[in-house]
Amino acid sequence: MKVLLVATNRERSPYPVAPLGALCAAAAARAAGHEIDFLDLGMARSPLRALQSKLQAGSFQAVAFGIRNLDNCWAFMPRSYFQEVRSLAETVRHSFKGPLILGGSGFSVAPIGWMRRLEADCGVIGEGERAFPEVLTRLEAGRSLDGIDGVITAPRGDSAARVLPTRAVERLGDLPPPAHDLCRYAPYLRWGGFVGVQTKRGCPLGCVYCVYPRLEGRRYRLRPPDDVVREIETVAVGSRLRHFFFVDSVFNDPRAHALAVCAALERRKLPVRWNAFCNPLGFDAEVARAMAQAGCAGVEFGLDVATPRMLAALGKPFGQEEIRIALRAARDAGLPFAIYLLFGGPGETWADVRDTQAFLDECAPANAVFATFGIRIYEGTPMAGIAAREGTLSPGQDLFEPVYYLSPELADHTEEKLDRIARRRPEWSSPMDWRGPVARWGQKVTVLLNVRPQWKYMRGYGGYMRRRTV
Ligand code: B12
Ligand code: SF4
Repeated sequence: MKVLLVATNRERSPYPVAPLGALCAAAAARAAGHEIDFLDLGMARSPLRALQSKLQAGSFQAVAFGIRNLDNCWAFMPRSYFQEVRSLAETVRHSFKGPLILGGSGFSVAPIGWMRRLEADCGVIGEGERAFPEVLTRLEAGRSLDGIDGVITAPRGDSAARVLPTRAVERLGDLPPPAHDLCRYAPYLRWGGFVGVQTKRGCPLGCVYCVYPRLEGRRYRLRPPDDVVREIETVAVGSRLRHFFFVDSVFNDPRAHALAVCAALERRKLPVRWNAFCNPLGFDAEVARAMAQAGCAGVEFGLDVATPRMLAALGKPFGQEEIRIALRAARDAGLPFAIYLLFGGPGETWADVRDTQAFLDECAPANAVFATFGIRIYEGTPMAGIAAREGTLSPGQDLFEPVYYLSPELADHTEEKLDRIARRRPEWSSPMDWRGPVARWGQKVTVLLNVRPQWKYMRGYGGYMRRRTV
């Protein structure tokens, strides 16, 4: 079947992100014998015109949208991407009579909401490699789409009951590598982006607000380390692409797998640098050293909170001692690191925020600390249950429109108060900084100078940036 696969994401903050998920879906569809024409709108000047001319030029039998983001998850500066995608869907509907298929993480966090609003023919929830080719094969043969797991077919998304849960691909090693050849990476890297690579899928760790286990499954499925390295090598050799990002939910867990990937990378001695999301679970001196030796350029620690009470309230799988060990290990291995904090969880108080700062002072100096607040509530997470019990959500509320959880004590003058605390440390930034022009201008300069990670020198210029923002 001849398919136009459109990567719809055009967000540029914190930098443009290449459409890895859509490239995975494309690779699987190609391997099943379908013909894929890939249209990446990420860097397109005029997305609607680009889509129109593709539709006019090709004789497609189906159009598929890769929807990476639904909204930006920021309570303090909310942005929805729905209207952008809706305009694209209207353009398709205007000149194309065949089926419209939706997929991607932004779709999968609220699939019924998307189906209702776009009146798409079908949607693939979660992992796309198995379901997408099957949908195309059946459409080509004129067969019904009923009964494919993870595929929503209800005409207007009226019935959730017709969706069978997505069955995870057991052996990731059996999947074709993402179709990196279809992506023009150069502009992404020029604007501070990376080539994304996965070393595994899934997260069994169960933080109360997190939707990742629903997207990727609750069990780790590991890729053979040599496959990971081969994928990087294939992209890097013969190109000038040198910056990679391990897009795993948590790169360093399971620890043995992270060490095996690092060892495989070190053995191959590729001229590449990479970044990764980590958490303190099992992140010790050995892991930090192995990452540094394997070319890691920066670690992003998603701590979210750091007081014992809040670590328990959010169901974080680590405690203060692990945080201390992890941050010191990163420092000792010479790994630049940033910390991401998300305040406002159940029962959180301003004392917790101040204690978090004092505790982090004791650990090891971060290059940057990004403090935000307000937790995006996702369907089917324990957080949705907590919010419903407390009356923040009404029964069956549609979470396509984001709702944010914020503890009562933090609800008053949150931005100003958080900013006052953030200003006490040069490496901390708060939403107020990101509203102002100085931080955004600083970000542009770091991109132009190709500083990687972008936050590497934040501790150095943060104090100055803040004085300018007042
Ligand atoms: C890594 C990551 C980042 C990194 C990216 C690093 C990089 N260089 O690539 C950074 C930190 C930069 C980032 C930023 C943001 N992110 Co982010 N990110 C992720 C994360 C952890 C992994 C994404 C990924 O690459 N996965 C690997 C690929 C292979 O999986 P996938 O994209 O889901 O694709 C599969 C399926 O979805 C499906 N599929 C994909 N496309 C298609 C297309 C079709 C047609 C079909 C049928 C199927 C299909 O098949 C694929 C293979 O199985 C996810 C959470 C998660 N675990 O999914 C959040 C996630 C995607 N991010 C999210 C968000 C919101 C953002 C930001 C807007 C946050 C912000 N305010 O800054 C920005 C946007 C940046 C941008 N320019 O777009 C949300 C999106 C949900 C939503 N509410 O919209 C997620 C789900 C996390 C969350 N908060 O819930 N992110
Ligand atoms: S926040 Fe991280 S560790 Fe916790 S469940 Fe989500 S992906 Fe796993």
